[in-house]
Amino acid sequence: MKSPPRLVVVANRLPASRVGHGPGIRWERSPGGLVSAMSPVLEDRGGVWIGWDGGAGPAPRPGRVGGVDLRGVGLSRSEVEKYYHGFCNTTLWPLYHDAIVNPEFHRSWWEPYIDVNRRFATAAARAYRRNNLVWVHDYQLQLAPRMIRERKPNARIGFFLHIPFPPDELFAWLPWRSAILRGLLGSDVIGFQTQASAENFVRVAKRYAGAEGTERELTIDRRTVRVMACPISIPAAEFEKIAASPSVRRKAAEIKQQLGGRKMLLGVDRLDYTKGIPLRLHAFHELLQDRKLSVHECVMVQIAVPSRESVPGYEETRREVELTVGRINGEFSMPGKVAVHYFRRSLSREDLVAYYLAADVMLVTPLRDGMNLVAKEYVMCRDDGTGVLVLSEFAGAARELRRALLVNPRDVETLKKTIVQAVRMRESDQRMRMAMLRSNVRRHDVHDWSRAFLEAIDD
Ligand code: GDG
Repeated sequence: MKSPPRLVVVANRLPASRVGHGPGIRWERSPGGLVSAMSPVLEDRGGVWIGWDGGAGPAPRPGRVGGVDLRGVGLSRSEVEKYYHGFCNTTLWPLYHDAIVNPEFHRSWWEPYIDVNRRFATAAARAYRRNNLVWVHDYQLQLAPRMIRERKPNARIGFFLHIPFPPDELFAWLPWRSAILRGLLGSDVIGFQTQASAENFVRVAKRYAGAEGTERELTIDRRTVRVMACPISIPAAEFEKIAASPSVRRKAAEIKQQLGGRKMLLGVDRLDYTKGIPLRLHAFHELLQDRKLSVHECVMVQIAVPSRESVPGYEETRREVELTVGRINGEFSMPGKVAVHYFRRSLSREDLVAYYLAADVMLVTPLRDGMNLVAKEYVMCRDDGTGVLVLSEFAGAARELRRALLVNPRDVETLKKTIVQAVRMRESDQRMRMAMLRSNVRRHDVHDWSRAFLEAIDD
């Protein structure tokens, strides 16, 4: 049998970081969604991963981890500022998330975005061998597909966007919209988390880049580009396995006991303004004030992983979250009964799963989210069939997880009612819903996602 083509993965970050010093320096696989999604396919097909190591300075020396060759791309201090903090996270990230905070447009950030994309494309072309598949990831590298195509005209290139693709009304703001679209259209296949994002893209590709065609297939420069919705998922079996492990179950029981056996409402997010953490806290605060819930019965736990702290909007969100947690606790905590536990740090995956197991209600209330893997992970860990997922309509995951309690997070009154409904839900209803949710995730896990996408490029 013919072996499947080798992969060239191009993503902003490398899947590993360097640990140790001097001659003892080595690469260690990083935790994280994209890494666990891509590792099995890479181990199976072999391949190379092109990415940045997160620091300022020259590219690190090539390395190898878990059967994957690592090729680092170096960024200067000024490129970290202008390309990464600037264009990626202060222009594109807010613009693509409904402009929840105002996107900034600085002409001095555009050239660095081009330069860095070109460096990734050059590295990809150098690693490329005949018949390889090239898979470019996410908003940081939207120019790379076309730049790779210029260097390797016959390469098969796929691009996947992990965040939403905005509607025309917002995308049109971007002074460099045509260049971005032409960059993306260098791909053979462009994948989005949802059908809505795919449709948004097709509309603007026709309007601003001269592409023609249908919702599924565009033509440009006499090439065809396939556009598809291909929702990402999680390694379902891996989460089930961690959730079943005796040490994790012990830890979950310990957490429950430490919280005094109260019903636990859980939030797990990067500390990002897109995730709707303050609104969720305000809703809980008002429920305590209205005496619809009490600290004798309920406790909220918010795990907030620090993120992009030097980018505008993040510090404000952190301040608002911390102020609100302080207010709620000042008003309602009792000895031995804290109202809100707030952890601003990242936990090990095992500890994270223990919290999923201990949580009676999972609150996933982003204002906008490409997919949201936390929602899927919670569901997959609930192997006893109980637990309630409250899920924002504006997360990509809401398209699949129809049996969650879906809510508009800006509608605080309905959010409050939904939280009460979740806390009071009968066990039979929980089980009925959870069974459907679990089968949604199991039927479409991360391996199905990567297979579907690679098959489309391979086609
Ligand atoms: C982007 C898109 C899309 C969280 N806290 C801890 C921890 N996590 C892990 C979760 C989950 C991941 O981080 C977060 O993934 P999300 O999907 O929820 O959100 P983003 O980081 O914004 O991801 C998103 C995703 O890309 C994939 O395409 O779904 O829409 O915004 O896996 O488990 N992991 C550990 N400790 C923590 O404290 N170990």
